[in-house]
Amino acid sequence: MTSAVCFHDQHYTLDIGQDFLDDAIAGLLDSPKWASPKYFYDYRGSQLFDAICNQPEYYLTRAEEQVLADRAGDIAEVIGENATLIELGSGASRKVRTLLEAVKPRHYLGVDISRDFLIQSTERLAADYPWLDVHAAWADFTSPMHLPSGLDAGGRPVVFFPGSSIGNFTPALARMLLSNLANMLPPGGGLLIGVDRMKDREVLEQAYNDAAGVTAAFNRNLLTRYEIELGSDIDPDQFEHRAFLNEAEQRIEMHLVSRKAQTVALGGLRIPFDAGESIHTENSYKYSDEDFKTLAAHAGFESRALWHDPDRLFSVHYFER
Ligand code: AVJ
Repeated sequence: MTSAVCFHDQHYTLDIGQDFLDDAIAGLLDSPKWASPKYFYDYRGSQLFDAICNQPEYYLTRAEEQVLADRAGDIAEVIGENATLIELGSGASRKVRTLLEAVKPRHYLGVDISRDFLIQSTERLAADYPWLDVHAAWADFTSPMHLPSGLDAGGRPVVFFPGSSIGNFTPALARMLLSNLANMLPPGGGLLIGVDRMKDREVLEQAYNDAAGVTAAFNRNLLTRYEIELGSDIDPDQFEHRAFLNEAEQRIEMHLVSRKAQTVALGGLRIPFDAGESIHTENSYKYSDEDFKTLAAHAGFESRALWHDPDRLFSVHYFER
């Protein structure tokens, strides 16, 4: 059975619309302009991200799925029986299937910011795995969370944070987010986390500039949300998708670049853009294994295992509190 639970009552009544407008305005009034990548994920954005995962250039998903499939037995062994699996940014809940079949946890909790997408995905999981107790929490996992009561089966609670989503945060924020997770977990609690590794510029840049233009559509969908949900007159087609490796910062940056000088209305303001001026919409940090272990150690996590795909494109780390 699927039931909706939440970590804080506020997440049920959270007026995402108001936060969204405030955040959108703050980003466009700043210099340089920015937007928060968490707003990519409305229903359409979650669909587009799922489509990105199927693009030949976007190696991350395939590499991670291969690790999870090849190492399912090892992973099940370190996690143990009767576990509670908490998936952050569960999206289409695709990667978790291999894991569920190997680990056979007692409880599963999907956490995602995209409400309808979350409910649909977890309902599918509940239908496909009748032996699993499935829960969904509509929440922004960047705020501190509590483990909901009633999910304790005597087994280990394990946070599953796949996809290198941790890469969306600066190292300082990533460390804070991991500290919050460590505080949420009891001693012995686990963190199974997918992290993209630093590699050649060409491979990285192609992954964020797929030939079919799905990543470009995903990036522009953010502006479609400004149009539809925030009443802005912004025209997404007047912005060009750009993604490149910033080697000094060890991250891929995504931008939306204004094709012309223009003024955009948002929340009663008129915001000017120069021709070629960009909105910085996302960072995807890439890590060496050692750097990521150090970051996790600072947040209170001890490294217990580390697995790679055969091409060593992607890392899956297992930590315990
Ligand atoms: C879901 C944040 C891991 O950064 O690779 C994919 C999002 N952005 N293509 C990533 C994304 C552009 C993705 N994460």
